[in-house]
Amino acid sequence: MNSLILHHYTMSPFSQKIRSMLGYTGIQWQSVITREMPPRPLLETLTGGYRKIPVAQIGADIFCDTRTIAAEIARLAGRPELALENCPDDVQTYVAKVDLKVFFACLTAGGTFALLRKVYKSMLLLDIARFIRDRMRMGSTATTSMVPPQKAKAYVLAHLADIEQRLQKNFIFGDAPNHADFSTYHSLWFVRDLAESSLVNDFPRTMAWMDRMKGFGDGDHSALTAEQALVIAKNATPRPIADKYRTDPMIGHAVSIAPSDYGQVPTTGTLVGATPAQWILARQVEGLGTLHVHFPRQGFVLAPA
Ligand SMILES: N[C@@H](CCC(=O)N[C@@H](CS)C(=O)NCC(=O)O)C(=O)O
Repeated sequence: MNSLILHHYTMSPFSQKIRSMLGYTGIQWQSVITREMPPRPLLETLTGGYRKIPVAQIGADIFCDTRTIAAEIARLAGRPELALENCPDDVQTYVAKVDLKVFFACLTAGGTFALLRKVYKSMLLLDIARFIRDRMRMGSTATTSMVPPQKAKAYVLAHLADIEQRLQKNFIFGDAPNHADFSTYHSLWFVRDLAESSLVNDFPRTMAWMDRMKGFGDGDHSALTAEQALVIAKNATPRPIADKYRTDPMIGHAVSIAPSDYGQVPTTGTLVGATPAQWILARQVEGLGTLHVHFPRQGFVLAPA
């Protein structure tokens, strides 16, 4: 059976969300390290355009966005509470905020010299320039309302006070973690552990919860090259889709699917599945055959191609 492959890079907070989930569940996985910005030609061969990180792969099934990746982990681990769609409405509303507005505020507030040092150590100067240009371009087409830079620190501190008050038990919504803990963790991991900012220090329950989350580790994994991941996709066939998910009127039609918030690069293919939470596109890829690319419905737009 094909195991889960994660295409990611070390300093990516959303990748950390998934690495921590993999650590928590104990699922073995394979790791493909990507660049910090496009072009990522081999990964683009699998996704058909989708440009955000992380992306997961199981054989010839490709999962874009941490929402579809988390649903896979939930299925593999038998832990339904890790899939966002299985969480109550209040948890889903909370996650929508922390995975977008809070995330960007944390990126802004977490700018420290320690972070700069790590970036300079791990990236070539030319790549840093490319990275900055790429993120400025991505920001210029974003449709989300961001917290202005001068208000980011206060916004993050208010978020931390809210978590501190929510943490009456070991995890944010109870005795065991659900999707929301991993969504909350990755932005604060960026602030506290990657950027080494002291912003979290005055929130003892949050610090202890972060240590519990960190204690899950990143799970048992082995390294794979992007070329090897392509061979795995080539030798696999996408898994079957249940008939009940093949009733949408757009099934069989050429469509394009893109994020609605930022990094809105579309993927085009034939719609072959529509579950309550996901759209599945079939793509014919030269040299690889048929791939199925999974997207969440939430935060994405589908249009006829
Ligand atoms: N909604 C996406 C957000 C993913 C995201 O924004 N990832 C960042 C990295 S942490 C990204 O893709 N940045 C642009 C890039 O790496 O090219 C998800 O949940 O996966």
